[in-house]
Amino acid sequence: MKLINQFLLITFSILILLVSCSAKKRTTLKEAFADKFLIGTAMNSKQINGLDSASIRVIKEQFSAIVPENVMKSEVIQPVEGEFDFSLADQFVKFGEKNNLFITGHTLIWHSQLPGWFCVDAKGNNVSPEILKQRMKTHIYALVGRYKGRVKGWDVVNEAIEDDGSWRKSKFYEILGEDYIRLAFQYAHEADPQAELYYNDYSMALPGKRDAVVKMVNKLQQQGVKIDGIGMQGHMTMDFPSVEEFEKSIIAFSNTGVKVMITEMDISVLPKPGKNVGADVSLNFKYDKELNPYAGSLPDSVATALQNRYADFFRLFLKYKDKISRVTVWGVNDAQSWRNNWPVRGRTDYPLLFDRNNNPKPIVEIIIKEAEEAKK
Ligand code: 9MR
Repeated sequence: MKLINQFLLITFSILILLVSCSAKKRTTLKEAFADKFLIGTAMNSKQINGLDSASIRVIKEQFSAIVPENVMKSEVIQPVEGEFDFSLADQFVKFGEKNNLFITGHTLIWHSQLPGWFCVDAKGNNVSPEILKQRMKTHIYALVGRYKGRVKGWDVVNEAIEDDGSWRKSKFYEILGEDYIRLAFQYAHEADPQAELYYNDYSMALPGKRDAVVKMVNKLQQQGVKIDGIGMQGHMTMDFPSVEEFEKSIIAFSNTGVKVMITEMDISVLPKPGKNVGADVSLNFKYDKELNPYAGSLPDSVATALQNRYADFFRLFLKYKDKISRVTVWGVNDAQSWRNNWPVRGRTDYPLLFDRNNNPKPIVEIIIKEAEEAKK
């Protein structure tokens, strides 16, 4: 009798435990979007080297894809010609594999965070087209080749087009003309024929940029270049871009036949100094208290407006889930976002899905619901 009682007690306790565990377990972002698109985040160095355990937990729980915020950029990988540093990049890729995450590499050819030596000779003069081609090839082969079959997609060229649709007059453009783009894709494809290759840019909802990107992608395709996706970075403010213009770009990009992805999403609630939009990293305005109105906390009205804006965009992404392969936010929590320092240093912004304590904001629950309700 005693034995039966004990048995019943144990069974009952296990049942209670199971019920309470299942009641507590909330659906995560990656579960909700599993049959829609990948949901990713950028990882910074402290996450990659394991120092920031709180936000690492969020990454493992919530996201299905990762991209390195900085550690695969050329100034980190090859600070001096021929001297490569893959230490953090190796850790990043290992983390992705261990946690079964889709790994994107960022970025192969970009005018910014480019080491000083890359496009010039010892005297500081532009190198010849032949030398620059060789340097691009060496860099791309080394980086893409090292992670062949492990990094599944690469941002091959970043930000080659200005907001008005003209070519950005970077050193690459100055020396090689627009052909540097074709060459970058060609070298990346040679280094890992299976990897997906993307063009990635900001302010992609602007009509001038939209048209120029479509034209460029069409031309690359005519030239037989393998290009698999267009990344719309998605650095937004409360009034730019409009959902309508963003939608036009999703459609236009998808009509070229490649995948569309939102690659660096964040929404700033702070006032804009000047008329700038997008993410031109060279912009820098002087700090002024008036430009930092929410240093203590975010008023409820602004938090609600931000939440609505995030919800509007996620509704749009879900509408085009057949064309969109990934939505990545540019960082885990608000404290870590680059937006606290751009285009004015030292502000307090609230652009991401998790707050400064790594707690999900109410928007997380809302977009999970939207995803669950969206037709499969
Ligand atoms: O978030 C990145 C920040 O930590 C760096 O200081 C900055 C330097 O250029 O680059 C940021 O990431 C950029 C990304 O690589 C490309 N698109 C724009 C992003 C925001 O500037």
